[in-house]
Amino acid sequence: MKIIEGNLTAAGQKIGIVASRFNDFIVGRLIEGAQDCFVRHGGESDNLTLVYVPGAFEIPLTAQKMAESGKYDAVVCLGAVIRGATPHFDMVANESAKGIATASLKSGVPVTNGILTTDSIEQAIERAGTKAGNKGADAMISAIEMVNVVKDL
Ligand code: INI
Repeated sequence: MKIIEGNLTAAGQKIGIVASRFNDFIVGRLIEGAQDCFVRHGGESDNLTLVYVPGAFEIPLTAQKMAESGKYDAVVCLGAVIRGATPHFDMVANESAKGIATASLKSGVPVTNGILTTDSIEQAIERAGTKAGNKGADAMISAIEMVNVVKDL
């Protein structure tokens, strides 16, 4: 059986990051986690480009434009939608997730989802570099792996 699987080496990769300003206290930690992950897997910080947008709802369009630009091997989306503070939680959470999937499929470029959707600020903090890891780092490692998988398909 022939098996194709991507390694976790980021050397030479160019990655775009789209991050929302909304809930910046949380999203800032996701950005740090993503950057740290990229560098620890052999990437160069200069090969990262960070674009800020107002909120998670604006992430898909930006991610799609970056993915279609031909400048990036992958795009990592970072944000935090917190139910407690968000009357239209479901709309923002669903539209951003759907839009990210569409951006990836339309562009043919890996676009990974590092948008936290939690019931409370406490749960968001847990997933932004404390006891439940860092979803920014998770989204970056998925992007690194997908770039290497797609190269071999
Ligand atoms: N955007 C977020 O990224 N997280 C949230 O929790 C949130 N809340 O609470 O509403 C949020 N709203 C803004 C939204 O993403 C858009 O920026 C806004 O609706 C303008 O289009």
